[in-house]
Amino acid sequence: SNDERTFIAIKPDGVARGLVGEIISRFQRKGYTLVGLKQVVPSKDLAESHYEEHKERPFFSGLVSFITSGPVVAMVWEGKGSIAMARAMIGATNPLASAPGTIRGDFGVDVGRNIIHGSDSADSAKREIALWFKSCELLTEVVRSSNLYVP
Ligand code: YYY
Ligand code: MG
Repeated sequence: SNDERTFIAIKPDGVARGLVGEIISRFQRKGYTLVGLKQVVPSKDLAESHYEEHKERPFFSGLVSFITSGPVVAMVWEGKGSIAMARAMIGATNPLASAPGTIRGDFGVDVGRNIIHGSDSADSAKREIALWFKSCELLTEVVRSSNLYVP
């Protein structure tokens, strides 16, 4: 459906390397609508909840300290097929295995510094959007339909 939403976060390495504009531009050019956007240094609690599926993995504590090490740009993008398409645009978890043309494939080489997060399913998207955003921080149908330009 047209209102499918996914959660995307530009990690501290992506922000520090000046990739925010490039990444936002890619999702806009694809035809998706930005319905939520903020920059935040995540708390340890937020980071641990976000990555809770990985809490038993050996990389978990390093992952949490990395994601809390600086500003993250958290976003909600909306549009047809946005969850799976964002994952395709992001590329494989290990940037060395990501095809050129994907965000990780174009900009990274290190799995621990892989620039961006994207929800991996409808359930994850719903959970992650609710974890990072209050509903009043997201645009609604009413607000967007009052814009002069609606794609
Ligand atoms: O969804 P995605 O980000 O592509 O990968 P996940 O398997 O969910 O892992 C989350 C996060 O953990 C990944 O983006 C980097 C980090 N990580 C790691 O540091 N080392 C690994 N072997 C696997 C994942
Ligand atoms: Mg994941």
